[in-house]
Amino acid sequence: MRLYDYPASANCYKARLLLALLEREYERVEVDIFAGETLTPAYAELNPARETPVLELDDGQLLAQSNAILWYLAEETPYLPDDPPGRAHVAQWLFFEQERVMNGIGSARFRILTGRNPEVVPARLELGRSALEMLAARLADRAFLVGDSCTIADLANFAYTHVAGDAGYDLAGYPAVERWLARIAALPRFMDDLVTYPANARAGQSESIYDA
Ligand SMILES: N[C@@H](CCC(=O)N[C@@H](CS)C(=O)NCC(=O)O)C(=O)O
Repeated sequence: MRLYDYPASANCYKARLLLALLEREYERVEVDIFAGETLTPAYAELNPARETPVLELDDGQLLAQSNAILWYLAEETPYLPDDPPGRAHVAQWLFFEQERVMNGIGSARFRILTGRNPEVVPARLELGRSALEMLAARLADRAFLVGDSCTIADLANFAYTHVAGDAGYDLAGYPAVERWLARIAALPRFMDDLVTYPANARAGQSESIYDA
């Protein structure tokens, strides 16, 4: 397996985290998205959306979308339930993550840290706040988002939520979310190798799909 990966992307970190938890071996191919490396014809063959992560399976099949990659890797492991309602609930929280956590917290954080599109930040922060409130409500009386143990629903939502402080959110105001983050960070083989955005991610200094 080969993971086309950007070290500062929490979408990519989701895949790296699950691979580590499952002790799966893979080849990591770092893609410098702000140096134009997703803009090449060769990268479009891997993913026409020109995004990371992409997982290339041993038989050459390509999988894009971080949460689809999580789903594939989690099949037949404790990170994905095998009962239909459980699987549907996991899907529910994966869509929630893309809709509110990534587009809210992740997007606001990216723009605050790189100085891009400051005009969209307030609306993204508001969306992220709604995500934190919904996560807090769900986690008020349960340890994990679905069922009794950690699933990919938790890992996907963890990725941008655990760095929400970078966007100015005070997680102390969401104690159930803080406890859940700590629970995930205490899993055996947990690791956090998410790096901060490099200098070339800043507005005006890069060549990427965000600069088109
Ligand atoms: N919905 C996609 C979003 C992926 C995404 O936005 N990837 C960003 C990094 S976080 C990217 O690769 N951007 C490419 C570029 O800017 O050239 C997923 O979950 O995988």
